Formats: sequence, C-alpha cells, structure tokens
Amino acid sequence: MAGTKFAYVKNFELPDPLLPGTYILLRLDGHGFHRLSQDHDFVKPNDERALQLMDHAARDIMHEFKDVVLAFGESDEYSFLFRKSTTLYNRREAKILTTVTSLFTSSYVLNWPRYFPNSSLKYCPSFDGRIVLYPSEKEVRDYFAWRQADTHINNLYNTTFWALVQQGGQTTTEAHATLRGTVSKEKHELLFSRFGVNYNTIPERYRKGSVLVREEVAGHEPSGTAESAPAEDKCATSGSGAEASEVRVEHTQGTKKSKKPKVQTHIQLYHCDVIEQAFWGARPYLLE
Ligand SMILES: Nc1nc2c(ncn2[C@@H]2O[C@H](COP(=O)(O)OP(=O)(O)OP(=O)(O)O)[C@@H](O)[C@H]2O)c(=O)[nH]1
Ligand SMILES: [Mg+2]
Repeated sequence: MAGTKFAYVKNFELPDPLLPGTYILLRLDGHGFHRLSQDHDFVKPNDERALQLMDHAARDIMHEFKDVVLAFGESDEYSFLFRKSTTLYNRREAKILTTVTSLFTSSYVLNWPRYFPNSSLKYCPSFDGRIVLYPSEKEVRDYFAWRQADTHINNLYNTTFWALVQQGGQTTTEAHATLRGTVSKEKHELLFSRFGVNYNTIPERYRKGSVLVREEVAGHEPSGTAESAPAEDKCATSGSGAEASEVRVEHTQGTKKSKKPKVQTHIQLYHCDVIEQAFWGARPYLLE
C-alpha cells in the first residue's frame, strides 16, 4: 500500500501523544444508563448485580492493562489510573481511550448473563470515555476523593428519595420536594426517624463505591482464592483481606536494564475510604 498515489492521506493522521511525566486518568461512563437501568429493571437505588458487573469489567481492564494500578467505580462509571511512567501504546491518546473503552464494553456485554441470568440485554450498551492528565499526586488523590464524595452524596440522596417513594408512599415529585434544600444531617435523620434506617449500616459498596487496587504482594503469594469480606480497616493495609472472587497473581518483570526485581501483584476489590491518608500511605507505589 505504502507506495501508491493514495498513501499521502496517511499524512492527515495526526499524532496525539499524552504529555509524558503526567498521570493518565481515564473515566468511562455508561451512555443513557438511566434508560438502560429502567429497561432492565435495575433495583432502586442500588442494584448489586449491576455494580458487580461493572466491577467485573473493570477487573478485566486491569488484567489486560498492567499499568492500570487503581480503579474506582460507582453507578455507571469507572475511573482508571495508569502508573505515571506508563508507555502504553506510546501514550497515544486515541489508542488508549478506544481500546480500554471497547474492552470494558465488550466485557460488560459478555458477562451480563452471569449477573442477570433471568434478563437478557435488550439492546447494545455503550460507554463514553475521556482521559484527563494530572500533573501531581495532589490532583490524583483529590480526583479520587471527588468521585468518592460524589458517590456518598448521590447515594444518600437516592437512598432517602427511594425510601420516601417506596416505603413512604410519596410520588417522585413529592419526594424531590421533601428533599429540596435538605442537608446531609437532615437526610440521615429523616431516614432514621421515618424508616428506621441507620445510613451507616447500608453496605459499604453503596456508600463508598468500588476500589480496585493492584496490590504489591510483600514477600509471599496470596493463597489462591480470597473470599474474606472487605473491611474498612483492612484497606489501610496494603495487600490484606479483600472481596475477591478471583485472585490472579501477576508478575511484573523488571527490565534487564533497570535490574528491578520481579514484583508480584494481584488485584483486590475494596469498598473503603480513599479520601484519607491511610489508603495512600499504605500504598506509596500507586503514585510512584
Ligand atoms: N436503579 C438503578 N439505576 C442505576 C444504578 N446505577 C446506575 N443507574 C442509573 O444510571 C444513571 C447514571 O447517571 P448518568 O450517567 O448521569 O445518566 P445517563 O442516563 O447514563 O446519562 P449519560 O451518562 O449522560 O448518557 C443513574 O441516574 C441511574 O438512573 C443502579 O444500581 N440502580
Ligand atoms: Mg451515564
């Protein structure tokens, strides 16, 4: 092909390198999932199956792209952090964004029957994607804090809203009106006094989202399959217990040049705080 008179059109393809020495943050978001969730009868306000399916697709991304060190998911979105030094696809933006987005989408579709065995997909779901570059650790940490704070705010609102509708008999319009102008504390009180719900006992998955971490294994291999429940305090310790239906040990071989030792890693799922220092302090390698 190269020598034909048509080959000049290749020159119109412009390079799109992502700035070196910056953190690549890629976020995917379900397209039209308000409708998709209704058409497939997602439980309101949180559908455990749908959230687990998102986690599954995100885990597939981390298995395929070893430079993704951390991911955070809530609702119909997932964010992926690449290690700062990544040279994946020579840091070509479109190549990274489209490959990750399409792999996530195909995993979502492929694994749908596993989480929704009694409800087949009625049409093709899709995800939009964007890449944002962050210059320093501060912005990266603030990014994840922002998403987790968003999870909390949305979940508190949605939990109270649907309690008013499903248990309180209000219409959705009335529930919106009831909640208009209320602050967090008032929603907590409303939930407790009217519906006997202590917000803090709601599953952490809903309150804190999903945190997938590529943990470095310190000196030992994890024992096959880990099924222990996720715990907030455990999240403050790297490589400790997690909710993991599957643990695959992966080896990151140091190059001959760098003579770095082999590092064993595995991917663990938590529903824990990523705003406080404890999470990051236990895993300095995430931001190295
Ligand atoms: N019932 C239910 N709905 C969910 C769940 N997770 C996500 N959704 C729906 O997905 C929507 C996600 O929000 P958005 O991304 O703003 O809405 P969207 O329709 O996907 O819009 P675009 O992203 O702009 O295409 C929520 O508003 C819910 O309607 C869930 O667990 N249960
Ligand atoms: Mg969406």
